[in-house]
This record gives sequence, C-alpha cells and structure tokens, in this order.
Amino acid sequence: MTIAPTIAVDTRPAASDHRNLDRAARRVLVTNWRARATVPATKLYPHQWSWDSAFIAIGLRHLSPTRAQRELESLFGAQWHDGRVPHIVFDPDVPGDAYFPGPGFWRSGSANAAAVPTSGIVQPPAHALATWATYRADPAVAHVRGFLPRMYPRLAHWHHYLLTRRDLGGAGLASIVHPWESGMDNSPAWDAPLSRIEPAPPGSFTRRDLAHAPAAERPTDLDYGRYIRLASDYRDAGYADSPSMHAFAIEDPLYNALLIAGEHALADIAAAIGRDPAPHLATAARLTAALVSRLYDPAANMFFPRNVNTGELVRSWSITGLMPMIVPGLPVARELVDTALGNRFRLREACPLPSYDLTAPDHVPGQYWRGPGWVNTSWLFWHGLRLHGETALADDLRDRLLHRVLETGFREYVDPLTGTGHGSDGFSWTAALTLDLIRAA
Ligand code: 2M8
Repeated sequence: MTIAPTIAVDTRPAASDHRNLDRAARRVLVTNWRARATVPATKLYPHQWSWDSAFIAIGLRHLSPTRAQRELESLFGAQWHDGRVPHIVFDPDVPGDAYFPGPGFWRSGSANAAAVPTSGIVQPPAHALATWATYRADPAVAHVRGFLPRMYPRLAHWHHYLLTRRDLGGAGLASIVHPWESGMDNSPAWDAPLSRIEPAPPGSFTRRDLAHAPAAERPTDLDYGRYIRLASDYRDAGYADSPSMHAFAIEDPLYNALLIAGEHALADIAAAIGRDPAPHLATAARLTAALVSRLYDPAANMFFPRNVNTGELVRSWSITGLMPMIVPGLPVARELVDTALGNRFRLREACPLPSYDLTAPDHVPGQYWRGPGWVNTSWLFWHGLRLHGETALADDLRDRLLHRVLETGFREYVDPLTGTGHGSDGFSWTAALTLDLIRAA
C-alpha cells in the first residue's frame, strides 16, 4: 500500500456558497484517501479509525458509492473472530511509531481474523447506519457488488459481540471498557470512573499526539497514563471480557443509541436481502426499554452514563446524554429537545453543539471533548431532530453547521460559541458530513 503524497490543500472555502464548500470537502476526502480507506487526518491519525469510517462513508457515498462501500468493507475486513470491529486498522506502510499506541503495543495477533494489525478495543457502532445509508445512495451499484449480502453477516456478528460479551451490566446494554471506546475520549464524564485507575508510569510510553496538536487541546499525561494502563491490562488478559475483569465499565448513552439505531438499520438491510427483520426490531425494542429505564433521568430530562462497577449514574452533562435522539420511537425525544435548547447546550446558538455543558465550571471550549463541538455529534442530533419531526430546528442546525464550516474550515473540533477551530485541519468526518448536509439543504 502506498501513501498518497500530502497535497497542500486550502480547506477554507474562498466564497460562501455551497458549491465551493462542496469542492473543498471533496479535496479533503481525496487527500485523506489511502489505498483502501480514509485516514481521519493526515498527521495526527494516519491509520483507519472505526467510527470515523462510518461517518466518512456517509459523505463519500455522494462522491463515489463504490468507494464508500470499500471504506466499510475494508474496516470489516479486519473484524476479529469474536465479532469485534477494532477501533484502529493499522496501515502496514505507515511507520509503526507514527501513532501511539501503535501495532506493537496492541499485539492483535491471531485474535484478529485478518492479516492486518489492529488495536484491540472498539468504538461506537455507527456502521449499520452507515451501511444502510451507503446502500441507499446507489442500490444498483451495491447490488452488482453484493454489498449488503457481504456486510449483513459481519454487522450482525459485530452487534452480537456487543450484545453478549459486552453486556457487563446484565441488563442488555453494551458496556465500553475504555474511554477511547466512547469516541468522546476525554469527556469529563469519565473523570470519576477513571480516577480509580492506577496510571502507567510516565516514562513507560511516548506520546505522539503532542507532536501534532497543542498540549492544551489534548488530554493530560495523567489521563494518558490511565488510558495506557487500561489498554495494556486488557491486552495482557487476552482481550477477554467479563464483568469482574474490567476496572472501567460504562453503559454509555451514545454507544447504546447507535447500537439501537443500528439494529433498526439491520432490520432494513435484512428485509432488503430477503432475511427476517423481526429479530432486529425485537432487539431494538428491548434495548430501547433498557436505555430509558437504566440511563434516563426524568427529573433532569437527560440520559446519563451508568458506571457498571458502582451501579451509579455519572451525572455529567455531556453530549452523550442527548444522543438517544437518534433512536426511532424514543418516548422522550421532546424532553431531550428541551434540554438541548436550554443553557447547557444552547441548540439555537452554539455550533457545533458543545461536547460538554456550557455552564459547567470545568467547561473548556478548546479542549478535546471537554467543551468544544464536533460535527459528527451535531450531525447525529440533526438526524435525530429530523427523525422526530423537529424539521424547523433540524434545518436551522444544518444551516448553522454549514455556515460554521464555511467560516472555520474542516477542523476536528470547534469552540461552539466563538467558532475558533482546534485540533487537526482537513479532518475527514467534518468534510464528509458537510457533503451530506449540503445535499440535505
Ligand atoms: C480521537 O481518538 C483517538 C484515539 O482513538 C486519539 O485521541 O488518539 C477521538 O476524537 C475519536 O472519537 C476519533 O475516532 C479519533 C480519530 O478521529 O480521534
């Protein structure tokens, strides 16, 4: 596999119209495409990431349905024997130390069904949703390539892993066992559960992220030490899952909302290929009831993560608590809209939606998952607003998101009130979801 040379791309659209934004977004995705998949960003994230690929496919389907299908197929080509889809698929042509923790750390070895090295943890299951969206962009081409019949068993195996091996709380919901599995790695919601973890010694690893992003915008060394401890303990236990072995085990609202939305998508996929959709709809109904009964607080109009090890809700107002909006038939969608409109998230002004409570004393508008907004969570909320008939709010959010990207470029994360960009530039899911939003305008 050869790496495409990094082309100097001006990702800031010159004129404020959708055509220029569309062209600039396409350039980001062309620049970040490698032989079989798209990297999230050329320097900071030089491999394939799991949920990034799902969001990327949702945009790529408008450029090339075939490439969008390949994005998902290459990820699932690295699926493990037990059904898990690893959070990183390493590009063997990229030096092993370009990203930490790299392939030498994870030692995925024979547990990995594919020949490529991968990490051993997972990320939010956005893939069934992305597969169905990709299929619908061009059913004819998908049919010729056998896309759905090939993806369906793999997606079902992936969900089965989450619904069984990761049901650590015993109530049906899937647990994450590392903050990186949430996709919202450094969220203040993980501070308390993470504080119980003995960090790996500071000199025992070398961070690579700080070579590409300012330290003030990234997790602290102490957090990193804890991330490394959790990951190496999991690795050393052979990536076994059991309620007693995970020092960090959380039922996360976003994670489970995507799983439920994914079961609905699997029902559609099953029906399209002549299989029975009913088991997926039954799973979705069962999980929706568990999500509401275990993670929703009616006094707060908000979902909160549950710490499986203590049995308690983590009462942190982070964006994850709004994400069940994407669940079809959610009985408390209107309540979530009210919370989003309130001071903590300011749906009508803040853009993208803040990753964490704007009123919290520890809200930091430019620090990784501790305040700034990401386009993917706003895209999910937009999708949820449309799903629940909140069309005016959805259209307004879409227009402001496009305007924000026009002003700020395809940044990884953005101060939701000032629009200052942070993290990587030329960030793939920002570009991909922009393409999708333009087509809905
Ligand atoms: C960030 O996570 C990686 C670890 O997986 C990192 O910080 O090195 C997160 O924002 C995550 O959600 C995202 O998938 C990844 C790549 O964009 O970067």
